[in-house]
Amino acid sequence: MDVRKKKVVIAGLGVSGLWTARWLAGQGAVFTVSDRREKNQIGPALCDEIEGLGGRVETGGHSRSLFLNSDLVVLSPGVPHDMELFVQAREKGIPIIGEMELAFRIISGETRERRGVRIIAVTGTNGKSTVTEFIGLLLKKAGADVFVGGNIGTPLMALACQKRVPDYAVVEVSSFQLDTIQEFSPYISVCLNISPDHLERYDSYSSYINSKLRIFENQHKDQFSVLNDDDEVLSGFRAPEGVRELRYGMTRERRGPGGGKIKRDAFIGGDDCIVEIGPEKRHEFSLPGFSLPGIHNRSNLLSVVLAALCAGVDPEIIREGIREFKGLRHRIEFVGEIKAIRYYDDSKATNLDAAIKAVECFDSKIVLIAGGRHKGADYKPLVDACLGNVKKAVFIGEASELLAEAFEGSIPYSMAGSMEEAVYIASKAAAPGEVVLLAPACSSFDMFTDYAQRGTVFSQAARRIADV
Ligand code: UMA
Repeated sequence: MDVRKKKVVIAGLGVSGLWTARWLAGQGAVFTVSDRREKNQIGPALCDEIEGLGGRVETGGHSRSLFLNSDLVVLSPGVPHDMELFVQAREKGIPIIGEMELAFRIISGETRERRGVRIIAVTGTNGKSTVTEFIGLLLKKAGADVFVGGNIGTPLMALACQKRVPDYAVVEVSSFQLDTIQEFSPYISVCLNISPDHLERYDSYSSYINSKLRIFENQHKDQFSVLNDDDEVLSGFRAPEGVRELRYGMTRERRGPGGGKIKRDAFIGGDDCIVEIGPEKRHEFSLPGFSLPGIHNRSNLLSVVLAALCAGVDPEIIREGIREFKGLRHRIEFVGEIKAIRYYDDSKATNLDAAIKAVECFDSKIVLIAGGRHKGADYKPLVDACLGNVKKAVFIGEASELLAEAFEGSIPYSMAGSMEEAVYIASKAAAPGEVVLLAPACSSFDMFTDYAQRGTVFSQAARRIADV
């Protein structure tokens, strides 16, 4: 893409906007980064860096004249692509491109030497960060040069800025990033599951589903689609013609709509994760050495193994990786056992389905800490999941009242004004042998910078209980 001397506007000055600006500066573009926040909220250092790169910074809102007089607009994932301003820009014929799409075009074929980067893209409502890291680990163990990024933290534009050409880019892809793709066509696309999330941004659940399924949209012959066949939406979805489709599920086969059996390429059989791709390829991977808890992690493991095999990783290396991988921070992370009570941080459970999965992981009684910024979910399914083993809930943040309404009459609950207070209440409610679990089912932005900070505050508060 030739942007030399072109007037480019980047919408959103976060990490995606910053890397996009760095790339544009190197290309000789005339660029402005526009953000709705004020300069003091963004931080002067970030604004200074953009100016140091030769760009302009617009803060406190997106001005119409700036956008409508540009040659190209690049959207950060957090900026809704259907805002009126962008509708007008499109009507004027101004191209609008998402950060991930732009990065894809740069790394996938504009120069001869970059053609070698194979993209493995992972989406799904839950588990995508874990699966992204896990696939990255297996490829690295196999000796490949791997970039791991996307929604997990480092934008794909960071790779576009580098001279280095890795063998693989394993990228976590969010629905926001998929909303603005045009040609994005990964060598391997993985979709783990789809359940309601981000309903504050989508007009319906079906719009969110359509966005997630776009990960397969541009795939073609010689590429792979890896799908969770236990998922209600994905089991009925077909990858584009010619794409090698691989399905996994907890059982070897399932009944199809006509009553016939549909065989899975990877499944769980006894204590093994088994892959059967055609008669010639059968591999078994022993599960007892795999340390991540819960059925959902076994399901995610099947996707990891399939993706790694498609990328040519030796089964023996996959076996070693399964024993080594200890999961990510803030994903049902064991914080410690304090006064015989076990504390788990699942701050990454920012939606209903993830919180339900976390609750279902434990056999012992749980005191659940939930709440944060409401994302439009109906909390009734969480109450149903809690009926088995949650003895009490403690609610924090903006969603407290809605959670309390849902739990009323089913499970005892308390309200807390801070994470510290919530942990204190939970520690008093839990008995020895029981679990205190942070699984918020909400985003963190009402009280914290992000889910990681929320998890850290939880763990610190739990450790302080040891001194009380
Ligand atoms: N902004 C505007 N106008 C708007 C909306 C936002 O100017 O209308 C500004 C904000 O004021 C802010 C900037 O945009 O200054 C932030 O941009 P951004 O939200 O795109 O954030 P980045 O820092 O670029 O981070 C993004 C992803 N953020 C979102 O999708 C919201 C990060 O995922 C991702 O790690 C990063 O790119 C690298 O790819 C975060 C996330 O919460 C972790 N993702 C959601 C999720 O996982 O559920 C999708």
